[in-house]
Amino acid sequence: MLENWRYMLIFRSSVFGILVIFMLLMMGFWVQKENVVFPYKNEQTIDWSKTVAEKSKELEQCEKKLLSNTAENKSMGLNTLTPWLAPIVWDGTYDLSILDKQHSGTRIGLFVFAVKKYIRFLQLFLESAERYFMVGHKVTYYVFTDKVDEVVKPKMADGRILQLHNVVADQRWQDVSMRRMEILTVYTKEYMPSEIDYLVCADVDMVFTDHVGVEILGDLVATIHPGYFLSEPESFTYERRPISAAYIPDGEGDFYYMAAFYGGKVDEIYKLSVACQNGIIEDKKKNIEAVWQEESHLNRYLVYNKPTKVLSPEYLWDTNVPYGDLVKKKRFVILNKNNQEIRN
Ligand code: 5GW
Ligand code: MN
Repeated sequence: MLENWRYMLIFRSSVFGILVIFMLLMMGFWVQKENVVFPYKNEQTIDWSKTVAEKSKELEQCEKKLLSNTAENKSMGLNTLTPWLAPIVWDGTYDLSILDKQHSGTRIGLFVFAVKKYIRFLQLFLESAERYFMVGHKVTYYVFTDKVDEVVKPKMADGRILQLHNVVADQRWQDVSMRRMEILTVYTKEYMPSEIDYLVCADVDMVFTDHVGVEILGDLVATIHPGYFLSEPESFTYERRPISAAYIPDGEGDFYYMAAFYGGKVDEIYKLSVACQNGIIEDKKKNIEAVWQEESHLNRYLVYNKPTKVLSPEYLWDTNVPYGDLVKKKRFVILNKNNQEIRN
């Protein structure tokens, strides 16, 4: 009797145990099933039609934009990457706080020429650079002029140095702007390697009007000419005469770069300036001069030595060229000058 009772107890508790396990399993299925079903049920109550319609409209507009880009120009000027995957710097394509941290301690040079009448541009150039160029970083200005005594020093922030250098004033204006290349070959070899990490070269007839910071730094950097950012390569004003060392054949070349703003690591600018200077000398021997002087040689160099970063026309704007509404920020603007007066 006692044995039987024991068996009953064991039997009942096993049945109960099995039942409990079975119920737990069922509950598991039920929970799982509910989880699968529940979100679907809920989603079905959302009306996506409005969102879908809005998205379609947006896509249609994007497509139109893309189509018009290819139909009207083969230009890459509005892209944010070159075909060799170098960034094209436009506002909003970078996070400055990350870049600023990466460049804490980076030493940057700004090379500028101001001879003869162009000395009048220097004060505004330097003052605007103090306000907008590489603010918070170590900057050395390399100013080359024929009138060192006339230079008005700007009020400068800590960590910023002004170097004034004497340079001869060439008679012919074509020689003045080409002389810059020669000076560059000397300084990027002899002095700058121990003083700075990156060098930026600029025209002086310009003014900084908005932030220009470490986002422009790279091994080899050039800026798209504001007059050609929507143009097809066929209409770029490259040197087209094969006799010139600046010659670029039809079908080659990516952008038309402006010589008023370019830069890079010091050794890269050394290589660039030597190549351009050699081209200028070769042409001189043949008694010719490239159509846009050193700008032509710069463009030739950059066709065969692709820049690692390209600056959008935000970094070289000319208020006289069209399509300014496509360039939201104008950071470095060409001053209107009386060419007749200033070049004589
Ligand atoms: C003078 C007459 C004609 C062309 C250039 C000069 C000139 C140029 C000059 O007398 N003094 C001088 O310092 N320059 C330097 O070369 C300036 O840094 C100037 O910004 C640069 C290029 O010359 P730009 O600005 O006249 O060339 P564009 O193509 O910007 O008009
Ligand atoms: Mn200029």
